[in-house]
Amino acid sequence: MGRYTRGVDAGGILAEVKSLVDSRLDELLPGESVEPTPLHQAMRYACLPGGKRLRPALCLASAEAVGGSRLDALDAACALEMIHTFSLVHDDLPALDDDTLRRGRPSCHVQFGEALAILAGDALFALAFRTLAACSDEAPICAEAVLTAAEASGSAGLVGGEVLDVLSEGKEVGAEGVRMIHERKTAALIAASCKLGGLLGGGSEGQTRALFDFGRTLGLAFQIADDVLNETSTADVLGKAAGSDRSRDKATFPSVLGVQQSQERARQEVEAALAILSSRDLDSEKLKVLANHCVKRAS
Ligand code: GRG
Repeated sequence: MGRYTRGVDAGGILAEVKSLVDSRLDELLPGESVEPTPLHQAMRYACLPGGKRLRPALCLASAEAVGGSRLDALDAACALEMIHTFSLVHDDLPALDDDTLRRGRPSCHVQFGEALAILAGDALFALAFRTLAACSDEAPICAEAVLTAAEASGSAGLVGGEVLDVLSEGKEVGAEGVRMIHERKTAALIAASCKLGGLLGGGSEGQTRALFDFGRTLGLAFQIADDVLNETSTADVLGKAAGSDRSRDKATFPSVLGVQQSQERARQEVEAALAILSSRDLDSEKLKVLANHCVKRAS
């Protein structure tokens, strides 16, 4: 399997990645008839058919950007998607955002109950690390992949960002405070996705570092766009709650800068992200298209 066969429009790239990633996830996830069946049903419900598959798309495009193939990075891309999906399942729980709609259908805990949603998330997280531990034939690369995903997930990444997010409700944290939340809650995993693509694609240390920095900057832009969509779009279009940030008095870019300035800031971050790639001679049409899509998307 070589280059993308469809054009380099974002829809085509994401559709092709989705088909690759969904079929590999289908193999990696335990079957619905494997005991304990309710657990495996909940894990599969959360992951399949899934969402946009943006993190896998960035991971696979990063592998290609350093001259590797998509297949080199496919298992890592699936593991990143499991971590992302796990974080959404837990984020939707009543103790956190208490959201009942996700990816256009009932959230995992609405469908399976809270206990199974918590445990399905836990099992997805474990399966992600099991997958990363075997994502390459080279043990040091597997170790680096595990380390990268652990750093992106823990107190300096998703968990830390989620804690700051919860603690910020109803408080004035300013643009800098919101940036700190977004860098952990969202940008850390996007940065890890780009870095792992570079690593598994055989990139140099300098290239994987540049891809990490690109992903971190792009991740901020992505979350600003997410904040704007929460403010301006509808649940029908997004397939998840809309207007919920405002009703929970969350710390978001629109709450600090307003919608228009937030959109402008998101565009600036995308430009900054692409400049990081150019400065390292890593110009990749697919990464560019995906980066622009992050702030132009409708959902
Ligand atoms: C990772 C150990 C561990 C715990 C998780 C709950 C939690 C801690 C973190 C939540 C982080 C979170 C929900 C961040 C929001 C990121 C975000 C913008 C999600 C939406 O991403 P999309 O639009 O979703 O790519 P789809 O559904 O398309 O995949």
